[in-house]
Amino acid sequence: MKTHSSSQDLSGQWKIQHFEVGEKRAMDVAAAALDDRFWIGAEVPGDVHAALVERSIIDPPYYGHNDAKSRWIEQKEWWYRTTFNLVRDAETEEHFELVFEGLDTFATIYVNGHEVGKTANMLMSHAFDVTSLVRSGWNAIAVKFDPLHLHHRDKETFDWSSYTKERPWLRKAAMNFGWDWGPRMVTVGIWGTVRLEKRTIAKLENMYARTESVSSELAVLHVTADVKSVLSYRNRQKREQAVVATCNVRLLDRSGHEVAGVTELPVEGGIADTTLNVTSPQLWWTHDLGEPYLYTLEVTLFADGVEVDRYSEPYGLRTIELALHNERGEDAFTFILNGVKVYAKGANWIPADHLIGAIPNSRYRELVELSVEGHMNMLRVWAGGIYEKDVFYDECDRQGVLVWQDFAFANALFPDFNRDFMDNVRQEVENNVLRLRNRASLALWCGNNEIDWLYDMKSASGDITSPFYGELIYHELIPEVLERLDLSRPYWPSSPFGDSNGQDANDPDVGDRHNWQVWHGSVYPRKHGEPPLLDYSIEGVTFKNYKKDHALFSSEFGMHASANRYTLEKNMPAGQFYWGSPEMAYRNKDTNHQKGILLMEGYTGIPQNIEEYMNYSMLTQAEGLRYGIEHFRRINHRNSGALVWQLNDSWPGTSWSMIDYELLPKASFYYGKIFFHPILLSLEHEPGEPLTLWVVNDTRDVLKGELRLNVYALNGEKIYSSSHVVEVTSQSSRCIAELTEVQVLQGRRAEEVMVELVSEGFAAPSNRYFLRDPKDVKLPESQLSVHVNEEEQSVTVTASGAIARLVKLELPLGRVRFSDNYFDLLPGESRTVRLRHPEQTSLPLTELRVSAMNGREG
Ligand code: BMA
Repeated sequence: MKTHSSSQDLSGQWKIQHFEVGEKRAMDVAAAALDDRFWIGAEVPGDVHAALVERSIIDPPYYGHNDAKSRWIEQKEWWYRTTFNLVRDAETEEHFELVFEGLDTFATIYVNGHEVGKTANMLMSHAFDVTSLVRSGWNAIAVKFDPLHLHHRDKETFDWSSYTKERPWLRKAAMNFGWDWGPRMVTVGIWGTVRLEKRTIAKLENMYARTESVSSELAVLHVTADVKSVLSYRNRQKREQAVVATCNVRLLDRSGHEVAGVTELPVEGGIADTTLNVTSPQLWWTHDLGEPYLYTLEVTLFADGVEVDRYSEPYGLRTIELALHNERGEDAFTFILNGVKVYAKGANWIPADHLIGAIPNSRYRELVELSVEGHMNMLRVWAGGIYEKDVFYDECDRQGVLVWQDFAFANALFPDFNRDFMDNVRQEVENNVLRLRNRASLALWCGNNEIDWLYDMKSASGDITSPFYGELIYHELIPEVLERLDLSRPYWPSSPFGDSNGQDANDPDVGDRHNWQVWHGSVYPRKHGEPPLLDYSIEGVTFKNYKKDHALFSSEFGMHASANRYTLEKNMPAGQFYWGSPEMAYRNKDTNHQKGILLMEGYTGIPQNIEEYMNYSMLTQAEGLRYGIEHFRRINHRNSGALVWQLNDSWPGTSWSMIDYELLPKASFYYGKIFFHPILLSLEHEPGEPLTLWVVNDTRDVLKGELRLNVYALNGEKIYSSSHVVEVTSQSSRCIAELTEVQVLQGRRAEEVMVELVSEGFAAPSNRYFLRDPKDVKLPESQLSVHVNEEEQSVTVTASGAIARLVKLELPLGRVRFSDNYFDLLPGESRTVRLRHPEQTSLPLTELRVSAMNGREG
């Protein structure tokens, strides 16, 4: 008798074909014996676009305007088919479930020619009982996907649904329809893994492991699981005695030793329920506060003493809370991990590619690795994408990064008055909560992106006249589901959310805040109900506005920067790589292209060619984010988080991302190694005003040492230096000294110096500043000498003559990891940069290009 649950992976090569709607009878195409030899091979998980690119049936969609050429895909009916072999045991009652982790979107599923069900939601998994249909030997599965228009063409449209009118009724990644950083590419296909699960007698369901309390001596872990019989009614009746179900629950450390456990836990009323006490626990921490230690939690189900099912997953012991008040009783928005405050540093995550199903796992791993390398401890999975794949949370759990998880409702009204729609939403919410609630990394559930805030704005401006459709989802349905299924982490209804004294939901005094004064030019403060104002002027959009923002938590803010040269050249037709080309304009999906120009005009000056555009936009983004984040961190008595909009790109466009589509970081990422470092040395300064020197300490230790200020002329001569005693308590910031411009300039002009902050007696990265904006600083030519060490795969760059600004290293290759890039060098100063690639050991260093804004090699 087979006792273990077993699962057969049905992912891999399937076949696809398309038809016009109504061209074929479904039962003919679904027939088990259909001859599909001439269908097209397609990888599952994946999607139709990716399969057609793979076989050169469509042109690569990110090259030039090719995305528009593949629009015909969304008009067709698409079919997927596969076959598999099975051995059934005639002696045992076996139960079979066919599980799809992701179907995009309106699917009808057939097993051996029989229709087993339909689905209408890309954003959840779907399971079908196929016990009566699968047979020993050869079996066939077919899945039909309808074009979306069949499902929304008769539906009402709403007066608000950003970027497209059709999406409110469709539970599908919103960004598929185009966003302000990506083109419309409406995917279709099997985007998650597929498996056939076999069980006998009973199965485990809905495992829930919740850390109830932690201390250095003891962690209390509450574990529950539902136990469900898979015996048929008839067989259950035939048995003389009911099955006796018990569970063993074990927590194993990394070396496989059991640290807590219970055996023969009785299952009562279909529920196994126990509490484990773990003495001297190793807690799960974010990578910056400790080690993200993962145990293995194992639950084994026995029926009459025989093992029938088993759950085994990594598990991190930790508690997470969101404090809405601080110890002084003031409003706050602070994540508390294991009782310790976390200053959240990170960025917003969008789907890692437009073709979500075809993203290799390595891309998730590398993006999370880069986040950690950039000192980020939180990523926000933004509402316009998907609830991410398991691999994303695996990496965040493993690498110690917290996740702010939005529910997938972005920038639109949703038909919360429709029962079918709400049933669908309820299933989606429950499905994802059950899937993700055991994740150590998962810190917050958030109801939606910007809907409460923008509903107010758009109503006030008259763009919306209808009621707040969708409100019942974020304010009734989701909290009600969470109350039943997951009380172990906080819920926040929207981002941004929270208001006081008549302010709108983007109030800096309550809850989280999106700063779109910078870049989008939103005028603040704004009262609830007031028509929103935009200021498209240099002063309206400048990043200097960040200092006016005293938000409790900054969950979105940012500005555009160019993608790297390789990313642009690879994806644009020859002759289009120039500033102002139609192809460059096509990369930018934002509503008003003037915003980026205004930002640069006020800071670097308007670029005249593509080289200047790449440098100026990258420098503006890097310095702009630094300006904002250093400010937010200096006011950490009140502000508890800074999440940049946005971490990554889903296609090779121009956007707010810090890392471009080819996984090449922009200048801001390297700046982030300093501005997100747990110990930040920072200069607060405006032209003509005093220089105040700050140290921000996010660590759990007191910092003691000295802070040195060095001032250099542009030729590298040190003209001033001073030293200041530092003592900064844990998780706080402190103004260390204040000096006047006159004092440090020593008779020079402010345009002619660079200021450097260096730590002594404690480890923190040095930080460098110019006292005037780049457009006003006339840097002399600097010469760069470059020494390549092939063996070490490293490059040493030395500057001479003058300070070299924004020294950049470029290789015509994606995914290259430079240990440093886009930095400034003093004359005589050298920097050695190591290069790595996740798959290549030897990089084409002869093709390396090294330059600075004011200098080149030679
Ligand atoms: C916010 C985000 C996204 C958008 C970004 C830039 O609105 O939530 O919707 O892409 O700003 O405009």
